[in-house]
Amino acid sequence: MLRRRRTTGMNTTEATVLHRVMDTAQGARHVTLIDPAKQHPDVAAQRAMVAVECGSAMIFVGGSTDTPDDVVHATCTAIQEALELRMFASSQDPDADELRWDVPVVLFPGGAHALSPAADAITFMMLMNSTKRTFLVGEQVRGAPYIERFGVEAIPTGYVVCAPGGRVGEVGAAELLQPEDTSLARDYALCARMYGFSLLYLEAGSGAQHPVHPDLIREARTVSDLALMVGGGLRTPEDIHRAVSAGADWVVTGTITEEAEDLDTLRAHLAAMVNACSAVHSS
Ligand code: 1GP
Repeated sequence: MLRRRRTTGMNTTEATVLHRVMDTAQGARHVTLIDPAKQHPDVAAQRAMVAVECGSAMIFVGGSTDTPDDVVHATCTAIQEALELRMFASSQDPDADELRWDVPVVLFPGGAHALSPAADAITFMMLMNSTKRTFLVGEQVRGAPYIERFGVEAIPTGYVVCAPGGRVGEVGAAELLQPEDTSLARDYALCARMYGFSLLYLEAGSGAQHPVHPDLIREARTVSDLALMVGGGLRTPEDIHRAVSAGADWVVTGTITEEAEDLDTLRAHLAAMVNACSAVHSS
């Protein structure tokens, strides 16, 4: 929770998470997405701690469309408590880096139902290529008063679903961007910036057979003052390398965390994925 940062005397400005999102100068960074519907909150917290150990710079909580609020809240709370414990333990060890555990927990909602006051921020998204009002603005209008009451920081986000699109493409009634729709990718990025969004998320769908085509990333990248996030179907370090080389500032993975047999397997896989981000930065 925000309390984690307050108790350690760190930055308490409301825009903390947004600043981190927009601070792209340090190279591409990795987000681990935890779907609260897929495991017990304690297991979610263990997985999130492994992700942070490996260098994930944010934890997203969300994904499934029908997860009740209490499950989302229990998962956010378990992750926040685990982060606080690790941070406290590090503060007692002169050789440890306490700030390593100062990682935001960010809601990645499927709608106005999947909210929690235990999160630090929310990707406040417009599904820009949806054909349904509910995903363009309807759920957002329903969710806004809760977000205000919770004091959760909103990250203004344009969300564009690309082929193959998966379940989010179907449920969200999206006109999927195809690999050849490169100028459209740029137009969406421009539109996102003109709306004042800070972040553009190009999504291929969770568990997608293949990730967002690099040409779409490259064209969206040509629009400045917009952090670019890419997710869906990123399974290998090579996938990450291609996305980051094309211009992604942030890469998101979820399925690989759910599919890992145990925490050691997860650690090995995630470390390779995170390292693939910095490999591009330093090459
Ligand atoms: C889904 O982009 C995210 O919204 C993550 O996708 O589960 O395929 O990693 P994966």
